[in-house]
Amino acid sequence: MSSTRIRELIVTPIAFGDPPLLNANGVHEPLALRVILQLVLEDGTVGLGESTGGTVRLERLQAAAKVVVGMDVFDSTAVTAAIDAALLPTVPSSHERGWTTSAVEVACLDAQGKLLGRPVSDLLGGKVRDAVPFAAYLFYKWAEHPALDGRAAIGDDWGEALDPAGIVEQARLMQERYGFRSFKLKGGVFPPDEEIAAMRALAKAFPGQPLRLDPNVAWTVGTSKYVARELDGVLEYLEDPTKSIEGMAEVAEDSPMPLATNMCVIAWEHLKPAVEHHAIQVLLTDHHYWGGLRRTRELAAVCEAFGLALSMHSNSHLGISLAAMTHVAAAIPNLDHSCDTHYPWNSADDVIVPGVLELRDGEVRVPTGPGLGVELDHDRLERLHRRYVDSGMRSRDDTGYMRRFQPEYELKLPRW
Ligand code: GKR
Ligand code: MG
Repeated sequence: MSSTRIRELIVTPIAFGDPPLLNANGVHEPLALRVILQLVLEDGTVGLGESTGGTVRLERLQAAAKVVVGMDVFDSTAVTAAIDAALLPTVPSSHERGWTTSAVEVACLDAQGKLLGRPVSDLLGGKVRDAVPFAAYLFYKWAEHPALDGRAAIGDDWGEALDPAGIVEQARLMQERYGFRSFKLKGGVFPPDEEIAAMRALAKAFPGQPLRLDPNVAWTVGTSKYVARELDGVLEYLEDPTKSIEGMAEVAEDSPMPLATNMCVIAWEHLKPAVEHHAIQVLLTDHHYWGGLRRTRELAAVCEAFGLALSMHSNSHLGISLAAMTHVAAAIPNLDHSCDTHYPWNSADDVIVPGVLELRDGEVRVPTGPGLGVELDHDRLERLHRRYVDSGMRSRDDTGYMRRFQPEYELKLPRW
């Protein structure tokens, strides 16, 4: 048996700490779910991957684990095709299948890099930058997770941010701790005029530094147009103000700033209508659902062809994902904006051995070790898996959690 064949794919669900961050759906729960992959080859080499958690996606990764055994790790196109074919009968959405194939592709690339003694960025064609810029991801937030069902309150060292002054203070802390030079606010939480005031306060506090606002489709077309007019000269781009390619196209007609998305263009079949309708000017790529790192590199070329600028989307994540994001962003020449990352909110619970990934001066240096260049901390993995098992939490529910404190809260999109 060739040593580059896959012996086993170990799929481990984990839960890690998350602060009470507010968004258009409610509020983050005290734990966030993720899945860690270890792709073990016949020679003992292990490739790492990381994906979003929750029972549905976990079960698909477990199904993928059955398909890949015996395949050659350098045949990652065939590995992806085999998983895709296995999921197709029960998972018709290519976007949904992409979540599974992507995580396994990253693990294949990590293993390939380890076998060759080369970083993943080399396998993607080589890096065009030594460090990747990231934006501070600002959230309205409560000071703590309130006490609940006998559980004590859970505080953090970020404090409360519920108004413009709180957001500016959070941005200052982000800059002090990590040196960020651009800022994104997660909006869709308060009435638009309050969020406009927060963006103006940020512009005043950080003159000349790029700013973005993302309400996750909490606004109608009319409200989106109003906010865009009010924030003319303040934002580098406005992200997902309203739903659908058609809605975004209407807003784009007279928007003074570019529109960006990680919501209405999330699969290959969305690109053609988005381009035809001039719905977006910036695409936030995300290797976790665009089919992996190589496909993200290809996506960047498509965006270049159609004059779309590129940025990068993030969800709550840990270091294996950050390493993968950094390698692919380093290998994309036309990365036009700093990438998003939730890492500062979750890094205290990371599963990797510290030291390689560091957010400094608003950047992460591209790891130079073989593969992704990060090492799994097995004790941590075990602890976070235990936490997952003990928590009983099996899916993300920002709305349900919000209702525990505000029973009258309703999910309404658009809300304004
Ligand atoms: O973590 O609350 C959050 C974000 O709203 C996340 O769920 C989004 O996927 O960050 C994301 C975005 O840019 O839309
Ligand atoms: Mg977004």
